[in-house]
Amino acid sequence: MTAFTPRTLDTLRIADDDLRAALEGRRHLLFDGGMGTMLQAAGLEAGALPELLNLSEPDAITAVHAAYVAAGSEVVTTNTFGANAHKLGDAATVEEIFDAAVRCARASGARYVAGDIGPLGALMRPMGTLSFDEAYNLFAQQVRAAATAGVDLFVIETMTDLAEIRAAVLAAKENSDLPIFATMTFEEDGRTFLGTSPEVAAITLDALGADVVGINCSLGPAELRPLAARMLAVTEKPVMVQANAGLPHVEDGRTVYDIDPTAYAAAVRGMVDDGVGIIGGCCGTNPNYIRLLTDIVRDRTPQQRSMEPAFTVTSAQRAVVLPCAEQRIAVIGERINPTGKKRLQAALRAGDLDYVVGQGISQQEQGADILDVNVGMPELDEVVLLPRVCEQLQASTVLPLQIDSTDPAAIEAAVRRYAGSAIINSVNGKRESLDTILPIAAHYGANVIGLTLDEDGIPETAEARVAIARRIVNEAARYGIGPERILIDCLVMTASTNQQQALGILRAVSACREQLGVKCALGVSNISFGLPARELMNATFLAAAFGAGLDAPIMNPGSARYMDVVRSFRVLNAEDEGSAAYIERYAGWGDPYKVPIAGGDAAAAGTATGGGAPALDEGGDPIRCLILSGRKGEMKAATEQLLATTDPLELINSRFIPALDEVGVLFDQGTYFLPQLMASAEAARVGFDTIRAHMPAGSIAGKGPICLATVKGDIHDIGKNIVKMLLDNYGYTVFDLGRDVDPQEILDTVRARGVRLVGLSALMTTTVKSMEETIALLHAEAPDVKVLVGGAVLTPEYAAQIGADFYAKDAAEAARIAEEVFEA
Ligand code: B1M
Repeated sequence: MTAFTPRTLDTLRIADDDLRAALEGRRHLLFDGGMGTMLQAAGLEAGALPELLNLSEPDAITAVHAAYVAAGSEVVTTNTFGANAHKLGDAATVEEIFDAAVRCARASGARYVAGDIGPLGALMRPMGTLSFDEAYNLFAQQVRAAATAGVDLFVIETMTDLAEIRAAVLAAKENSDLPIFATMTFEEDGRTFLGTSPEVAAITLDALGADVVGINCSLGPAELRPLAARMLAVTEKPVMVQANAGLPHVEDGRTVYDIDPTAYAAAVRGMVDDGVGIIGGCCGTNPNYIRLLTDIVRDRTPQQRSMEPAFTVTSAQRAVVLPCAEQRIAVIGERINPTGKKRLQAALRAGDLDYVVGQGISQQEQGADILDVNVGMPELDEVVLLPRVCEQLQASTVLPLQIDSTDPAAIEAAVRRYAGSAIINSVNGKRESLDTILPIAAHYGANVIGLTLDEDGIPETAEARVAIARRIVNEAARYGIGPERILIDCLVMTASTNQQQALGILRAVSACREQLGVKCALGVSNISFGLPARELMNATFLAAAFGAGLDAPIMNPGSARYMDVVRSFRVLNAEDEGSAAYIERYAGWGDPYKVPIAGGDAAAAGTATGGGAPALDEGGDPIRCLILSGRKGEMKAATEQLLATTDPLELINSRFIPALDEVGVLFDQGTYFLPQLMASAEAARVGFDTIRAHMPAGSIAGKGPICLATVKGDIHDIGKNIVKMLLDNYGYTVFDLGRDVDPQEILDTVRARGVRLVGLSALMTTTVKSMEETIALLHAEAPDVKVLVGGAVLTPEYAAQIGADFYAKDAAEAARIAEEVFEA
């Protein structure tokens, strides 16, 4: 049994009952105002290191504190904002500064002294160079110095980097037993300079163990009020605000602020009405401001708040919130896991983190809400690699991470350095797992996935799975981890061997949610193991699991099929307001299961589209549907119907050719195979025959002889046939030699028929060579003959390169070129 004791107010050294009441949200607390403003007013030259004034001008510093105490401040903040070893350098030691600063503060008669800790003045990795451990050590030194000097609490303030404030809070938590007040600084857009929102800050700092969370500096109280309200909605901890006296500007060489004490106090009153419990001032405020704040909190207790409990996981930029009272879905992307993924294994082995990060970025683009990160391979040092990969992912994606490892040391290394509140994957019902993983989750404020297995393995029945889940929940409670921080994974087994078990898993999901108040996760893909059409089975199971209450599927967001289920369920689950996301995604979507033609029966039609059928939209283009599905039977009627209203060439260009192009792409992708390609071509041929029969006879007869052929080795002739149809129609005498035509046969025809223009078609890269040979033969043996070439594989440049006289991109251009040749 572990000796771990969760950090609560009872484990802290709290100066007195009034401070405890403030920490419990039962009493207001009034801080002081700006130190810099006061030093300037006192005519003190702050210099590069105002903290040195604690040593050189202690009386002046004490006078500032005393002025605030006289104005009503209960807490004064030591003049130690930049008192860290990085900033102080050789000017003084951290210990000297804190010792002097606390003495100055105590001498003012203040009720409580807060040890002030500001940013280190260097950016942390990956933006800067400072590692987590370096930052932590700098803060830890300050914490120890402040505690030794006798502060009552810490105020960690003006932070803009969530990683940095986490390092500071951890340092305070691990090196002292004093209360921690942690505040960040937000810009006008409601985010810190590095993109953290008030919600993310409050959730993350609360979970990590800050006793008070809040906001200070940068804006005035009116601007900060809505940001504070956003914090109040997501944390039960007291919220603190120390606003600036508005914006600074320079008057007569002095910095002045644009909000006067009365307006300032009025705006702060609004925040207090909203529920802000702890107030004070920041830049530009002086005792006149603080004096008016005393009226606001006198004889008043903080507004009682109630917060909707929720499962919340954060990155530095994003919070995923799943309220306990309802089912909301979050997709956990499973692709960063080397098991069975050779490319990822190779990348991890080679230290190619760009590839790993690429996997994260694509999952984010595909719709994942959270990324699972597993780098477990026997030959790799996970304790080093897992935090590195998490750090890189945090630099390139905004998604919260789920840290996945069987090695508790690797989990701790990653969770400790993670900028946010992560999910740990996983704890299970085994005693050893409970005793090692839950303390880590509790200490770092992480959420956990609880697997329903124990020393006896994975139980068969739903009841036994729920029993293990219950044990996990009860054990977690001992560590101060509530059910709202737990995702139970009831562990999917294949339906192929035991269908009853599949049903049992779904029942277990419902029971865990209802009986234990937890959220549920599931890795869905195991369900189909050993069965064909696995994606079909997985997607069906996913929908069934959502129906049973699944909150967080662990899945590949790259599977369009799964994401279709997710997006559809979000509408049915009332979490896609106005179906906006669904409509944006699926407007114009072609349902692959729908029969395109009235009276058609997809099942009976013997379609060319098998498993990888493309989207065929009912009521859409019938020609496209018939070509893609390879149904020639209905083609004649469909083409005739369209010919009644559409020009034949327009019909070919706007419907037949795009459909054949689509077939080509599907073939290219390996979705279609040769039989489907042939069925599509056959359907198109019937359509072209129908069009040809409807084409009016050429108006001007006897325009000249043209020889057409698809070159040797190439049997594609649909395009060439269209060219022939048009040239016929224009009145030329066309000698069509067909496809796979030998160059000599073409030369013979030229000589025998007095041909002046030869048209060659080629559709494959491999057959352009025989086109070149044919051109060379014709130019050598029949120099007066012009050669026109076409075919999808050609470009004008390539045509010129192989010696052709003309290139035509389509049949109409071929006809124009013929005019040119014969008019010459
Ligand atoms: Co095949 N095929 N095919 N194929 N096939 C392509 C060309 C391909 C691009 C498909 C793909 O992989 N995406 C690919 C070639 C890859 C490459 O080399 N770059 C390919 C392949 C690989 C193959 C086989 C090797 C498959 C196999 O067996 N593994 C095999 C080849 C056999 C051979 O030739 N030795 C093969 C077979 C077939 C079918 C028999 C099944 C069938 C052809 C039936 C037939 O023609 N009777 C077929 C089809 C239908 C296609 C696609 C899907 C469609 C071709 C087509 O008819 N397009 C084609 C993919 C594609 O192109 N998107 C593909 C419509 C037609 C109107 O366009 O011919 O370009 P096109 O003609 C246009 C213009 O280019 C121009 O005007 C026309 C109308 O505007 N034009 C000219 C054409 N010739 C002109 C001549 C001119 C002037 C303009 O002046 C003389």
